[in-house]
Amino acid sequence: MHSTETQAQGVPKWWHTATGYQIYPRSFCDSNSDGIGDIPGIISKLDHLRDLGIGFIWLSPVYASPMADNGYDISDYMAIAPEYGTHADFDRLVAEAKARGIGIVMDLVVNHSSAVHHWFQAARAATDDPVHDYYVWRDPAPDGGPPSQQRACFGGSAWHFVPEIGKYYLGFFSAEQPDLNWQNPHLRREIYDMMNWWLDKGIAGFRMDVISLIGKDVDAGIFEEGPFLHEYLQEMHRETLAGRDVVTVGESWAVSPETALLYCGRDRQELDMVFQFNHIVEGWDPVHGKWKPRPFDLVAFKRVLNDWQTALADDGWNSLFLSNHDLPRQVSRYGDDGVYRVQSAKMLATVIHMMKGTPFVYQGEEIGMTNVRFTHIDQFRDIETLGHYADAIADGVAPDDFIAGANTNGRDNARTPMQWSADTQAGFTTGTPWIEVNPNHSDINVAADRSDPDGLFDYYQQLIALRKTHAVIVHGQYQPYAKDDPSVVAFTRVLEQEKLVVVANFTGAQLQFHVPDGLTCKGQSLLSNYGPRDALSGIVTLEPFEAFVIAS
Ligand code: TEU
Ligand code: CA
Repeated sequence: MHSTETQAQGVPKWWHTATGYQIYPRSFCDSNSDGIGDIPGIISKLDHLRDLGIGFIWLSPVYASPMADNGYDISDYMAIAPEYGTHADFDRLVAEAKARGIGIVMDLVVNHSSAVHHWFQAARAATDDPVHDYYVWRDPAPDGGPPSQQRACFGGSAWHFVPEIGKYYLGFFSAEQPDLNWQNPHLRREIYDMMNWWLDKGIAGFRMDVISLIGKDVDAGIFEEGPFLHEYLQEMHRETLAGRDVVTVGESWAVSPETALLYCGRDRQELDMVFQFNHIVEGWDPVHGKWKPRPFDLVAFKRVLNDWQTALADDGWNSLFLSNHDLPRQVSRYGDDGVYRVQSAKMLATVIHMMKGTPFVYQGEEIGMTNVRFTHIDQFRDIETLGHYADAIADGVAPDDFIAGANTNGRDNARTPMQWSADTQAGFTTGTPWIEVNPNHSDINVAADRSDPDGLFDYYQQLIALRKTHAVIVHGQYQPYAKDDPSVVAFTRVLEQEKLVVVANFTGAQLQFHVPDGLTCKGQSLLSNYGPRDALSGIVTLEPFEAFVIAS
């Protein structure tokens, strides 16, 4: 079975066994006391990542940018933001990371540029400039208003008026992020040349920001997974990626188990994996979205994850994560950031890392960093939070209610500075940080966690190491159990004679678990967050947030 499965999923790739680690540069480590994380700061912490055992860093954008969206608004695709460093610093990062067995995966943000990119400056100045067509322009509606009622992701209309030329441009995220017109072949050529330039520097691949938007058909009102998407991704592959041993991870909020293989199926020549959010969005309110999360529903959550494991069982590849720079801290959202913080964080990590796919650890997750509790809107920095706050207040929402939602699910939770130590400003900076550090850094920090043998870092190290030594974690067939159990996640992974049994109590209560037939086993404990377990049968008592893996 091993050989057919490997064959089905193509040649074994380095990124099948590697674990990714996402760095949000602004918040990782500040080397020069300006309160902003930077590339020399990242270099100074590479040993921490080597010790963790990761195979690549997904580096959120470090390009030149006015930072309206912290770098997801690029003004020069071939320049490094001065506050983050220089090209020499970047080259040193690639080399120093490589010396530790770590690749650098760059963030490719090409659905839109910054409004201060020189292309856009020229495009908005004259309709007869060839570069004008690099962006999406439409005439006003007959009443002079915007061409459609489309809202921007970060609040307000998605259409922005330029009086000098009498046209509206599309900024699907915000006015500061004008959408690039992928239908223009010269624009596509410029993007491919730019990608090749970075690839030739020896980077390990690209994470592609909102890539499912590039095939949009604006006049038909189709933004996600539009009619040109796969044609462009195939062209991009031909022009940049073909023949290179790199990894590509496509972010998509729209991809479903039904469409995933169109991006990453073995016959497609597009991307290696999709980074999808079905399991995240499942927990949002159907009307109010992320600002009003639904009570956590484990059965629905498992159904989504199981569907993805099944859909990509023999072809394509999953990315596995609960956190990133746009999401709340996972221990606060899905675990318990109080008394069971460490146990529940280990439990969540066990479930994610034992599934089939490439796991991603978001900075600070490896020490169980939590959400923040801001009390005033002035403490928030995120363009999305501030834009939606303005919309909410205009709709009559009470500020405190909005802030409660933002503290629960807002993006700044993930963006407070990395907590390195109990020192002032958590050892992130000796200056004033651009966003406040979480006051709990006195207890939750790298120095404290790493000196604790029962800490989270040690546990993540084990999870990441196991993936390298146990082919069953990488390639084994996934079989879910206890699908309707509202408290427990249980599954097996099977590869030839090897079998892993994974069980996790997702609640803070002790409970009795009736072991389903397929999970009954006798073997050795591979990992656990309480005492070791080496057998399972009948009815077992699970401790609060207990998780374990048995090899049988
Ligand atoms: O995110 C895509 C995206 O759709 C998010 O804005 C998402 O809707 C939101 O975070 C949910 O709360 C990517 C980047 O990851 C994000 O940081 C950028 O702001 C966005 O694209 C625009 O580039
Ligand atoms: Ca700095």
